[in-house]
Amino acid sequence: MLTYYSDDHHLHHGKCELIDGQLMPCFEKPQRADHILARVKARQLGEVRAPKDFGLAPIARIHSKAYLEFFKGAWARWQEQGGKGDLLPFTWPARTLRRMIPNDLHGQLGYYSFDGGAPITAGTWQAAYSAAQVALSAQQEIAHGAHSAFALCRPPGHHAAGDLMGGYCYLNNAAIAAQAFLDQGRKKVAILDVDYHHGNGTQDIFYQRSDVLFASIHGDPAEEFPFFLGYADELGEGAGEGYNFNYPLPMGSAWETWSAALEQACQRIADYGADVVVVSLGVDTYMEDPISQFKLDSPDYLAMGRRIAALGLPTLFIMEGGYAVEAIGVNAVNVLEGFEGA
Ligand code: SP5
Ligand code: ZN
Repeated sequence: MLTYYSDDHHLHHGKCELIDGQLMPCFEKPQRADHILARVKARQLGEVRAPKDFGLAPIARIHSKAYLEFFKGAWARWQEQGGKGDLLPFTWPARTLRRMIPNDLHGQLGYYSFDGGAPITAGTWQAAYSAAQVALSAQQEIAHGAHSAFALCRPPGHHAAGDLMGGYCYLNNAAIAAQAFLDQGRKKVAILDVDYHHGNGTQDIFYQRSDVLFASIHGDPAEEFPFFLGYADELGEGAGEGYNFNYPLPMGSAWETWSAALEQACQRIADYGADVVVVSLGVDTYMEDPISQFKLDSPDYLAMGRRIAALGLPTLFIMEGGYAVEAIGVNAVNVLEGFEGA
């Protein structure tokens, strides 16, 4: 399987995030992608290629022009103000407040985000832009006939909505790739989100559409981030009704429980008659993950890949979360090797 990867991800390295009341070093750090790349090479998964540049147009199919302009220009504005640390929001238009777009940089940052987990640093735009190009390059590989491809994206994307960053995510790589398939003539795309956290951004982007089916297996949002989306009764709306499926699972779930949900999600995807599958591949379901509460073990990822392969569909893997850095390479590449029948 071909891997697409860009060194530009190193340009994004946030300093800290608020965890359990303490400012901690960001869990979403460059070594994550470095370890995955090392494992791809060690296992000789296939060639590793740098992305092509498809420009902004395919990104703008998912994200609003205003959001992209804000994100692209935010760091320069912060520098003009003499800003020192990372750009982090601290006020959001929650209930009782108006959804204004204020003039102030931090006001706008609050408007375009839903949590304080997505710092903007000097290189964040370039890193996120290149991650989207990585996703689009792997997508093109499949459009040209490959059965599978791996987009080693960093930063991740599945929490980002059309005009909202958060949860370590800025541009929704999986959504951008799914839309590219449709724009190139595919009719039905299924997105299978196996990250530990609900893919609230992806769900929101396609919630009223039937050309993308979204199925997500994740920690029950009643107990886990992102808390405010990802419940089982969210089935889609309007034309999208019946094309959204959430499988929230209890804290502590291990492979037996998790794989039963995967079975159901795969059944939905098969019934849908998808032309292609995009997998939002987070491996923060791992038992040693420092911020997550599932109990999958490394060999389980091989089984995960095998079950996805049994769908018999062209499959684009897009890297999302996973914070147990030492094991992230083994776990992510195990899914790919399981898929390939290794
Ligand atoms: C892409 C992705 O996986 N994003 C995840 C963002 C999660 N941010 C909230 C983390 C909350 C962690 N709480 C951990 C408590 C450990 N004691
Ligand atoms: Zn996650």
